[in-house]
Amino acid sequence: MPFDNYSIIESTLREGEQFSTATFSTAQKIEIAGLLDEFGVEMIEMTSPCASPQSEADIRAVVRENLKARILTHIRCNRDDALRALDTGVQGLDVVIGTSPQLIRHSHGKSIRQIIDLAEDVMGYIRSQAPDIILRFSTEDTFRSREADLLRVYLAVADLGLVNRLGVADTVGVALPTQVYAMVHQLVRLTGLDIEFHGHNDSGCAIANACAALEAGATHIDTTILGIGERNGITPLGGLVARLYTINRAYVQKYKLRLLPQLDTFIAESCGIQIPFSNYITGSSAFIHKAGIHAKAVLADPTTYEIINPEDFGLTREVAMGHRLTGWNTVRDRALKLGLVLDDSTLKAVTQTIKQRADIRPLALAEIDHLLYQAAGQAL
Ligand code: HCA
Ligand code: CU
Repeated sequence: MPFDNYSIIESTLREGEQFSTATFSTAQKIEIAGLLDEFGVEMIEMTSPCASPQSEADIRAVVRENLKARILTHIRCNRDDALRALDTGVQGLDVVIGTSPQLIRHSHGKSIRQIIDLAEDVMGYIRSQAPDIILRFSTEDTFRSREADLLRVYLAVADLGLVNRLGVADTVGVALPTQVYAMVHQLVRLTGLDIEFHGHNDSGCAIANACAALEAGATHIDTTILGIGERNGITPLGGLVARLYTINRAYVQKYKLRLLPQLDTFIAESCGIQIPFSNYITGSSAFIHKAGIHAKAVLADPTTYEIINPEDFGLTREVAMGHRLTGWNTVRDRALKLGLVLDDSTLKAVTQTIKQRADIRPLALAEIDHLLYQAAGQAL
């Protein structure tokens, strides 16, 4: 089964640092890495040591934490970057080079032939220096690259027998799930290597694309907490978890799901942003039921309108009551919680009062409770 055997490469400390408002201190990086490790992600990817002196020191600091998760760093395809990265003590190198006409023209100017020669040289060099390191080679902007170019590059690198993993990157968030499926499937079939998918969310497909990659046999998915990254980011950790959980909860059993709210909150606070109301699992309204028909069914059995159990994430559901769409079953449930036994006609009358008042403005729970106590007093 494609979902039984996958790993998360958590890139909040690399791709996430490329988010507009993200600048993590060393202490924050150590805390984020520690929390991610406790959550259970298999790998943590960090910014290249070549980015800045502090970036290099931070990799060393996180490596010193001796976490269960493997620590990787992300570098351009050249020997100098590789040497600096190896010196930090990381357990894996993620090497990337652009293959799309756009990146060839505006980023490095190399032909496909030159890219292959360089990749062969750099992969060979890394292996000679670090026989046991986990080595990944990825093409940047895979989905705007010519398929023939991609296959030449990937097959040449795979044939070296030096890399553990090939990476597929939807750098500009343009790919459709069917395209991701086809590309990953082809690479699995042709190379037999582990395949990683990295997907941006510019057109809203980052989670669906990650799922399609897994269905096609990908073994590794890149995520960041809340999906932060360049522009509007990549596959969010919580979104991937929600996607897989709803296929089968067993697929995310290996992670400590109750830590997700803390991870999302920590990143939102560090980046000075709010968790979006619509966020998977941790959005403020993710488990609020409102309309009377929904509320009635949820009170009877939450699974009627919930595919995710909030309790698995240490969260609670809420049935909103003080609005004009409310129903008398919700009001009865509240009365029972308050220990008030009211007959149906009294409950319906209170419900009508709530609706009339809510036509003017929403009611707080205390106001509803007051109405119920009043009705109980009158009924006594
Ligand atoms: C970028 C690089 C990258 C790399 C992905 C990878 C991308 O910042 O442009 O190494 O797999 O999206 O292509 O994040
Ligand atoms: Cu990216």
